[in-house]
Amino acid sequence: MERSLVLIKPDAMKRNIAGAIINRFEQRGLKIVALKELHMDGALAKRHYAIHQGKPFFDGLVKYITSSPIIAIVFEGNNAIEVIRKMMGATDPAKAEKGTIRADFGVDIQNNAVHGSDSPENAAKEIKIFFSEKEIFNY
Ligand code: IDP
Ligand code: MG
Repeated sequence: MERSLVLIKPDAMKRNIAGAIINRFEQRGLKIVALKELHMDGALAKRHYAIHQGKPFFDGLVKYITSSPIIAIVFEGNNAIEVIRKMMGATDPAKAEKGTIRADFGVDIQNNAVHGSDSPENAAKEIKIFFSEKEIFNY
């Protein structure tokens, strides 16, 4: 079993479509093993997106991800990281394959509804940013 961190991002929260997105992952057989709503501050945003520091979109990304509460979820399942990335689609909703979450729910390259870890290394790092061990359930 593999675990991945998913964030329901501010544009999705503001449009009340968090449940619709979470439903897709659950229907695919991914299990929620941790979940919380939180409002990220600048420090947390910079830590989560550290890899993008220095890029032209970084400041806008920090402003965006801290613009409303988000929902952080740890999903568990077979090959969860790759399955979730495929379900999300390309970063830019305009380029995302039909039927993917970003194609169906994303607005533009920044307001793209959802985050999902891109590798086992990053999943482990990202899960630790948002959850303590006792907040993650085995069942
Ligand atoms: P990913 O979310 O598909 O892994 P990344 O390249 O890791 O994409 O970028 C992280 C997030 O930064 C994106 O999901 C999006 O919200 C934002 N972002 C990425 N590229 C751009 C851009 O060119 N302009 C504005 N925002 C961007
Ligand atoms: Mg990424």
